[in-house]
Order: sequence, then C-alpha cells, then structure tokens
Amino acid sequence: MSDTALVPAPNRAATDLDAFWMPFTANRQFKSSPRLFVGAEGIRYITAEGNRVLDGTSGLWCVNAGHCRPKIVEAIRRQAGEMDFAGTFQMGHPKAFECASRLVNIAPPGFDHVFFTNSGSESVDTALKIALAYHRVKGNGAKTRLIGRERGYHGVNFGGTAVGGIGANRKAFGGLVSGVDHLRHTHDIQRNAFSRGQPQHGAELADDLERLVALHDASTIAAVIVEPVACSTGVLVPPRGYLERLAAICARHDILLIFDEVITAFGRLGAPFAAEYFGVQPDIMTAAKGITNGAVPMGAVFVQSKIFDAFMTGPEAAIEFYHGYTYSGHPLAAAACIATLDTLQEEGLFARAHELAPYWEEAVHTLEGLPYVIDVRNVGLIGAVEFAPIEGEPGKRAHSRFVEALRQGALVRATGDIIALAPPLIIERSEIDELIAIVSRVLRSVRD
Ligand code: PXG
Repeated sequence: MSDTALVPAPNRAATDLDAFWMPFTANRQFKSSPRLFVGAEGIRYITAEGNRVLDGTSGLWCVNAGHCRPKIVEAIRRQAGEMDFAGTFQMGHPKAFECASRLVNIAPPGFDHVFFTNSGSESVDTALKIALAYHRVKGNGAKTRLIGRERGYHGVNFGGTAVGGIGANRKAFGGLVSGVDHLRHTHDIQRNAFSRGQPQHGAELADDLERLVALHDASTIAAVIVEPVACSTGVLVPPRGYLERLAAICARHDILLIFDEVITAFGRLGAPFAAEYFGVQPDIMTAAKGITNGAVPMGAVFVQSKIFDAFMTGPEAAIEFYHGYTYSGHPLAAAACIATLDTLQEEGLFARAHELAPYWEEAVHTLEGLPYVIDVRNVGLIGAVEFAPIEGEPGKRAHSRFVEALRQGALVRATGDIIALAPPLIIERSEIDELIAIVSRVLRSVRD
C-alpha cells in the first residue's frame, strides 16, 4: 500500500451533498435546491432551516406511531449496549423469537410463522422464493410462474421488480425474472372518481386471473402477489368484492395468494393487517416499514401453517429452506419491533386509526373541486388527490405541489400526478384539519 492511500481525502463540509447517490430522486434537481430534515418528534419534522413540518406521510409510510417515541428509542439504546449483533443461522438470541411470537399474535388466524428480512424488497423476494419452494416440496415443481399486477410496487430487488407493474422501474433491467405475468390494474377514474373507501366498480377485474390461468395453465402458476391497497402508484383502493374474488380464484387453482402488506400492515387501515380489514385470507403476507415504526430496518414474511409445515418434513438435521440474511432478526430490529408493538398496543393505535378514519375521509374529500383535481380517494388513514396531468409533463403538477406544501409546513408524497397522504396514527383531529388546510391552500395557490 502506498503512503498516499493512508492520506484521508480532503475533509468536505458536512453539507456537501455530492457523494450520496440518492434513491428514487432527481439528484441534480435536489442538490441544486436541497430539502433536509434534521430532527423529528411526534407528527413533526424539523428542517435544516429550523421550520416545523407536519409529517403527512409518516416518513415514507413507516412511522405509524409517530416519531422518536420514547419506548422505542430506549429499547434500541438498551439493546445496542447489551448485545449489538448475534446471527440467526444455526444460532439465535431470545429477542428474535420473542419478536416473532409477538408478531404472530396480532396476525390473522393461521399465520403462525414469520421469516425475518431487513426491508420490504427483501420480504417480497423471500415470499416469492417461499412460494416456489413450497410447490416444489409439495411435489408440484412445475408451478413456477409468478403473477403480479400492473401498477403494483413490490420493492426493487429482482423478483419484486419483475412482478411489479411500473414501467419506469423495469425498463432498464433487461429480462428480469422469467415466467412472470401481470393482472390488469384496478384504477378506473371514469367509473369510480371521488369514491369514499372501496370503489363500487371493478370486482370483475379479478377475473383477469382466469384469463392468465387459461393462457398459462394453473399447473405452471405458483403465486399471485398484490398490494391490498396499491399505495406507491397513487393509492389504488381495491374495488368492493375484488380481493374476495381474487382469493377464490387462487384457492380454486392451488395458486398461493401473497398480500404485500409492507405499507398496509401495522394499523394504516385501522387494523393490524389489511387482510383482517378486508376480511380476506391470503397464504403469505409481507411486511416491513411500520414493523419497527421505521426506526431500524426490518421486514417479515408471515406464512400460513400449511406452508411452514410443508417444509418441516425432511430429515431433522437438514436445512429446510436455503435462504436468509445476515441480519434476519437483528437484535436492534427485534428490540425496536417489540417496543413498537408495545407502543401500538398500549396506546390502542389500531383502534384509534379506525375511529379517526371517518373524520379523515370527510377532511380529505373537502379537496374535491379544487383546481385540476380529478379524483380524491381514501381508505383507513390513507388519502390521495389525483390531478389532470400537464400535457407532455407527467408528474410535474404533483411535484410542484409537494414542494410548495413543504414550504408551507406539510410533508406530502408525490407519485405521478397524485399526492398521497398517510399521517401517523397518533394525529389529532385538529392536526388533520391543519394538514388538509395546508394542502387546500397549496392546491388553490399553485397555478400551473
Ligand atoms: N412492497 C410495497 C407494497 C412497498 O410499498 C416495498 C415493497 C419495498 O420496501 P423497501 O423497504 O425495500 O423500500 C414497498 C416500499 C412511496 C414509497 O412514497 C413507497 C415505498 C418505498 C418508498 C417510497 O410510495 N414502498
């Protein structure tokens, strides 16, 4: 090694933004006009300029119990000092097991086992691999095809990108995973604009799965993955009866139904999981984000007992599933998850979100009739406003409103020509009024 290798690079100022290649961001635009948060508490962020910003998106749909909750902060601190890391390959530590037990306790019936990951993307790819391996151990090794849905978002790993239904996320990455097909999406403004809760029209779109079964044959199809509410592409609420119909078709053809609950789990809809909220039972559920209140990366895949049990059949000394991550069940994540569940339960936040949902619905729908608004929709503590696009400049209308909302003190999320809202479940009615008042002001004042 030459001496020069030991000479540190010139010390750059802490605000030099150049080195960080930011995810899903227009890097040059951002860096020419940065937006930085430096603190957070409850439902507010504090910006680098010292302004308080109402968090209308729970961070990135993850801080369900609000920011910097003392119990969660303390649990992470304590765990970091007690045992920083212990693996879970042929070893273990008690908190990972406690965490899994606590999670299955709030999951719908039959979800008795959890596989840990570190993100939603990893949960999705893990779920897809479980589905493939499940059919194989059951002697149905030809069932390898995976079905996603247009406008679905399932993270950014190869499996999730392949079953995802966002063209921009797919086009640069070649053939992705082979043997994938997609259902039609369920967004239908013509028939369902300004729906409150689940839209009336579109249950029949689930029959699109029968079309794919006819095309590929059920004997080649392993699983269907959908978000119960497709949040990232603009809050597409499932039409009434759609999820029920999809589940029935899956059951008829021995196709596993995977609910990607990375956003919808942990109270976003006023129930622990969307499966419970909609009363539809999938075979596998993916989770992440709210599982630790966003404080430490963690994901989880919940499986029905029939799936876990199918794997537990070979020789006892044989590894049953060749899959896992160094950080599966990481001590800090497990501690944060347990403290998150304590906080959610002690403060009754699932019930709170459920009780707030009608008030939220009324508030969000006051945005109807404002300039360029072509749809307003809601479910649980989620809302969305869709704008008529500017011709030739898709996404610009929502982005400019996102920037202006931040300036006026509210964080909203722009996706396409849609603004999505999903505040922490601890939000007060007066704070809902404050959030919607800012958004309303922004929608009136931004002209183009
Ligand atoms: N599945 C679903 C349904 C998601 O919403 C992922 C998987 C991937 O999770 P990770 O932890 O790997 O990012 C997600 C993530 C947005 C937004 O504003 C949504 C997500 C992530 C970042 C921004 O719509 N969803």
